[in-house]
Amino acid sequence: MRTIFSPKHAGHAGHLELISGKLVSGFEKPERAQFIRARIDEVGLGPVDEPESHDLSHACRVHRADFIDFLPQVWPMWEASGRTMPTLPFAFPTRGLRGDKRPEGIDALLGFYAFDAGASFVAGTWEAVKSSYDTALTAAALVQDGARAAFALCRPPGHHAGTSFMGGYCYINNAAVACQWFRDKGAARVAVLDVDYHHGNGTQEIFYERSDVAVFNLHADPMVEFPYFLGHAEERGAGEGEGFNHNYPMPFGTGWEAWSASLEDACQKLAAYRPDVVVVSLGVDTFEKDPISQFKLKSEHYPRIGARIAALGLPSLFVMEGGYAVAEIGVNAVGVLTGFEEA
Ligand code: SP5
Ligand code: ZN
Repeated sequence: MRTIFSPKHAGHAGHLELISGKLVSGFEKPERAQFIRARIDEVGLGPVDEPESHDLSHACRVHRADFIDFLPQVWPMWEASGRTMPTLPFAFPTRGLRGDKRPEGIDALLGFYAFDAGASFVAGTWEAVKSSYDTALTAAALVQDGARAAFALCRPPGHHAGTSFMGGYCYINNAAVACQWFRDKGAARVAVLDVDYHHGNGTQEIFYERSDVAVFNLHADPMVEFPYFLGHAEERGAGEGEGFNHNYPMPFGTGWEAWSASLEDACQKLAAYRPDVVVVSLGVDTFEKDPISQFKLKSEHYPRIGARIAALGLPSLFVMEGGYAVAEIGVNAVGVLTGFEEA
């Protein structure tokens, strides 16, 4: 399997995160991608190439254009207002406030286009976000051109980013962009299989009223886990999309037995949908030693995830999402891919 990977991810470093009442350096850090990159060579997964640059029109197929226009402006606006520290939003247009009237000034706009404080910018963030987007599209093209599978080693991740908001370490929804790109290239139906520990709220929101992209999401119960405000089992899609969104919320402490039963159910429904391609939002924060998560998967389970996905017999694009146990992230993420290849 070929991997697409950009060294430009490394510029997104030293950004901040609010966690347990403290402002700390982000868990979503460059070492994550570097460990995965190193593991690819260790196991000989296949060649690793840099992405080709794509214009942002593909992003605007799933995101609002004013949101995509804003992202490269964040750092210049922040600097122009005299700040040099990482950005953080602090006011959000929640219930009772106007989410439809775009305010002025960087402080207002950071909150307007975010649902949490988890998408901080530093000087190199936009270039990393753009390279992550390019990575997803370049890897998608490999699958479109006939590869059985490809790995988009995206950083930063994307599945929490919605039509017009960032958050949860995500800026552009790389997996959603790829789904739409496959549709625009002629795929009749596309399925997303999101195995990240957190609910992919952005992906769900983007495709919620559509039947041409079915979304299957396995995650910690949002009653008790981030992103808290979406991801319940009763969210089944709306309008044209009714019945095409599938959530599998699971309790803290979930291990392989229960998790793999959800995977099996999702895979059976996904197969019945008969998509032309599956886009896997590949998070490995389900790992027992993940520092911010509460599931109990072990390293030996990740190849079995890959094998089950391979059994779908579909062209497959793997898009990297979360996973924060840095020392093991390479073994676990690449374990899914070798499990797929060997199946
Ligand atoms: C892509 C992705 O995996 N994003 C995850 C963003 C999670 N941000 C909120 C984390 C809250 C963790 N709270 C647990 C406290 C640990 N002691
Ligand atoms: Zn996650």
